[in-house]
Amino acid sequence: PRMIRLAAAQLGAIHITDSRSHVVGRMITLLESAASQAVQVVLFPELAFTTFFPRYIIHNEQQLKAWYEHGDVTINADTRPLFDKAKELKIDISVGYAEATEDGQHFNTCIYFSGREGRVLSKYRKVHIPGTFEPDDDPDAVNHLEKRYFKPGDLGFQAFRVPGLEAQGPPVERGEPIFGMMICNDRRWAESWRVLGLQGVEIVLCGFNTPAFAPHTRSSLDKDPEQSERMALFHHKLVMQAHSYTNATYSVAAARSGYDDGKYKLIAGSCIIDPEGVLLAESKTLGDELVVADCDLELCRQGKGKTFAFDRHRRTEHYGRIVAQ
Ligand code: CDT
Repeated sequence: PRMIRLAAAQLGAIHITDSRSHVVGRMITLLESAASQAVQVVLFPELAFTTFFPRYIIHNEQQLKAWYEHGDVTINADTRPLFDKAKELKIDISVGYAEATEDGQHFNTCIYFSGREGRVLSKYRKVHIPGTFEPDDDPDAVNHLEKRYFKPGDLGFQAFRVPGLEAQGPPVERGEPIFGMMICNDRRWAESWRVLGLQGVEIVLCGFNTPAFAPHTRSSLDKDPEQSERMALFHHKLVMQAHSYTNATYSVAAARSGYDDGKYKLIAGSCIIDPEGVLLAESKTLGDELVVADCDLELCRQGKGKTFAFDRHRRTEHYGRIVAQ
């Protein structure tokens, strides 16, 4: 076996008034709990440091600017304590945040930070940006304005090895695990997974913020919110499980969940899935919670070598339409 212990660190409600320092304090509590359970890698959600601000229409430049992380998120005053703690505990973390680049571009980003090495090993910028640019005409609608606030990522889906994070096992079977990252809406697209799958990915990390009610309908009041939430959770697990299976990879999904501002509900459903598509562990609450699973990376071998041996079975001559403009 090549054993590795992974965790999804679910973050419950974060209100519009909650400071980054407050949220980082909660994240550190989860990180300490993970370390006490000998977890090696902890995944935090998409846009983890603040509430899910794309639900608000923000016209004021200065106010908008304050939602993004400027400069190096690992050393900025408010967020640095999380990375310092990861270093102290020698634990790896992946975390999502709103990135403002020096030249004024905005991305929905996540990084993989090695606590043992004290540095960022990989960065990913969300490719599939959902929602709309303009707010809904209906003043009661819950907006999802990601297209207004983020450009599509420009880094692609790059799998990466994590040096020093050797899976535990007999020497002959050791090896640095191959990771890939995606963010929320990306998980619904087979292409995101396949591009990582083609690089031999063994662990896909995906933080998310998924509204429990369809965001651009009035839904919550005059339709059936419970059914809407059930379907949102069903689709979330459907895509995580199906795409893990068809790419023979483990996957970890970490939710920002709960009732933000006491009224905007995000689903939970943080989970860890194996390469056969089986759900190994799942969150039980809407709040801050650690979901832990022991994963044997050897299990990826079956699918990668047989049913999904891409080099032997794929028929790319028929796939042209997938990338045609
Ligand atoms: N954050 C994010 O990408 N959420 C989307 C909701 C899209 S609805 C406009 C998701 O796919 O869960």
